[in-house]
Amino acid sequence: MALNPRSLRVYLVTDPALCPGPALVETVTAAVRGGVSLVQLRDKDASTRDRVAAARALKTALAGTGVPLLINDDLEAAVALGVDGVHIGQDDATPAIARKRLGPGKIIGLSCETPEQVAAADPHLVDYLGLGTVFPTSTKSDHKPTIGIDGLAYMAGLARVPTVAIGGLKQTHAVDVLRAGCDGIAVVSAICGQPDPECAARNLCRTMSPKIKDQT
Ligand code: TZP
Ligand code: MG
Repeated sequence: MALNPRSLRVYLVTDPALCPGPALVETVTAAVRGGVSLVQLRDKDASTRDRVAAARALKTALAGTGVPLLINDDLEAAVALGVDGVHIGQDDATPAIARKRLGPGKIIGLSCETPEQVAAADPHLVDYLGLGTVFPTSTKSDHKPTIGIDGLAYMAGLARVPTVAIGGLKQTHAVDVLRAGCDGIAVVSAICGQPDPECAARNLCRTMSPKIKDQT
């Protein structure tokens, strides 16, 4: 498997409205200093050309850090740039197509909004599942009905691959996410657009430390 589950611990998903232009690389660089363990470039409305440029800049910024870079949805951009993998939704390219295109060494994450989707996720094709939306969030205006912490725990219990929780999550939810059985927490606005993204990331990482997990 290409993915070390520890990479899911504090997972930063970028947002073009919250970190526009140069703020993208600045925010990601600061967040990595603060300890984030995985980065996903998510910019659904960008042209392929702009997305590739942003991914290239992030790839350069992350070089040598050991922090993998994934691209949301855009399989061809991921292949062209040789990033670490993709994150796909239920309506995107299927995991089978993504795996065929990327090969065995790359990371494939899949969003799951229901227990049925979790049960259907093929552990031979997918490296991790993103479970949510946990709480309402204005970052993703078209999100599906929220699952709450109880729904998250139920879905994490069904998963056959590591999981990360997403949607409306802040530092205060970290322990609940770990107790629900997830390997990590994925956030956008808890880091992007914060006055001090490094500090926000560091605080989140402290709360998600393995010591805390041992106490759960
Ligand atoms: N998928 C489900 S909710 C969401 C995505 C990409 C956005 C999460 O953003 P935030 O700011 O961490 O609530
Ligand atoms: Mg998608």
